[in-house]
Amino acid sequence: MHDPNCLFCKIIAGQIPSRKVYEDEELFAFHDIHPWAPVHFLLVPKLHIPSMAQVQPEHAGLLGRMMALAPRLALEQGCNPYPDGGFRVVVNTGLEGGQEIHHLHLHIMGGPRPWLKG
Ligand code: DGP
Repeated sequence: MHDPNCLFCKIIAGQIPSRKVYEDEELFAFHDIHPWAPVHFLLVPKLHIPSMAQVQPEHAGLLGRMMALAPRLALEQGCNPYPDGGFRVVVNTGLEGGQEIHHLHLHIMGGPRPWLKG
């Protein structure tokens, strides 16, 4: 399902340009326009699910595949390997959860933080 008024649906469809990280039949990933970390990209389902609050039991496989893909893409994008490296996954949900774009997305953030090394 595609929502013609949704910014991320437009990015997935190529109607708005983005720096693509990954694409398959059901998932799309692209760099965040306002990165909070040296590596910061968004992983989204092509299916328009407005937020985590609308996730249904039939979406469990899709969400599982997103979580399973995240570590591979994080490494490919320059996050260092676990355990000294790593990354953070954030899913903002709703106004009070800090969500601005109402198309479910994982923020995947990481990358070198030299000040953490002793
Ligand atoms: P959230 O607050 O969780 O809904 O985060 C939405 C993120 O989407 C935010 O970090 C900035 C990013 N973003 C917003 N508009 C665009 C855009 O047009 N292109 C890209 N690449 N990212 C965008």
